[in-house]
Amino acid sequence: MQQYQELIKTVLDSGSWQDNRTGVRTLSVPGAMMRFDMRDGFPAVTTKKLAFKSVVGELVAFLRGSRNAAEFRALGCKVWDQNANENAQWLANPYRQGEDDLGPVYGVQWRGWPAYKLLDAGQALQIADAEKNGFRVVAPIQENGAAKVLLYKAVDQLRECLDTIIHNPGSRRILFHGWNPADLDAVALPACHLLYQFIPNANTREISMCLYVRSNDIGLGTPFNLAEGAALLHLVARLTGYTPRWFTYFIGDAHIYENHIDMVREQLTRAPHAAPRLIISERIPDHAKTGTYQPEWLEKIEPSDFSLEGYQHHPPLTAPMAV
Ligand code: FFO
Repeated sequence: MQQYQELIKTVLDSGSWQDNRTGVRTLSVPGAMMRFDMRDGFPAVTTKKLAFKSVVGELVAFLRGSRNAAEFRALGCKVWDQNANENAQWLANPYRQGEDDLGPVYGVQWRGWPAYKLLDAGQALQIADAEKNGFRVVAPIQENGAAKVLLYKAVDQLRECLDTIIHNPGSRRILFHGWNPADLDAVALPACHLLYQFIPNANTREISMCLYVRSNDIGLGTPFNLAEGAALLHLVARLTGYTPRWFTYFIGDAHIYENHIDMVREQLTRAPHAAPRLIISERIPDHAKTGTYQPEWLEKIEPSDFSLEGYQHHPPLTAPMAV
């Protein structure tokens, strides 16, 4: 994870102080990128201990479309508690559905992005086409005297990505998005890691993934989001019969919170260890071996299906999370 060390150095050396919603200022750099070859191992931070169980708990909660911090906790991930229950703005938000609610965050958008279409009632071919694609008519609407119909579909973006990897791997449109403008006012925190694109290569049978993160907390969030993205790439590869190859990670606002500076400076004094390997449980069918496509494993996967082999790391370090 030399690249993570370099990112810390870049921000410490060239960042500017910036104010933000949390009241804790950050040293920030606009724009950063890291690219990892999965053949070289799993991108787990080694200059402190990665909370791997928490990472895979979060991933599983996302895969199940969860919007509730209690469900994240039940899967071994406590990092959403403060966003759910300690941010004054969110506590006062009329969309918040009680204790532990996060609103329609990541998993809800990944597995059930609420999509609407407003079509002219007379456009029977369009309505039939939409219905063929999974939309259903929910209501007739009168708009400026014109008769329309409102159609709805919860889009399982992730499942559609897997289907496309299987059926049309040359597509350059295999992506899912977490940034739903219609829901920004109704979530505890708008998505940070928000655009995932898969790039399979049917010749080499390798699959790569690009991830765009609009805002990244380098001290706490980056190690988490990196490990989680890499675990997702491995899972998708397993279910579609590809070998994981490149994981490219783009950051918009790359920042270090002021109260994390000591932690990251300490990490710079530590020499990174060799990368571990990610093991995914044998019970998850390997499409490359079975030839059967079983995307329903996206919902059946458990945190215990992921483990790290040969994970050597320096002693744990932690710092407060800005809420
Ligand atoms: N809020 C802030 N300020 N920064 C973030 O990166 C994020 N997140 C989400 C949502 N809110 C955020 C939460 N992700 C930790 C790790 C990931 C988080 C939040 C906190 C954290 O404290 N990690 C500790 C201990 C983890 C544990 O024991 O479970 C650590 O890694 O040492 C971005 O995704």
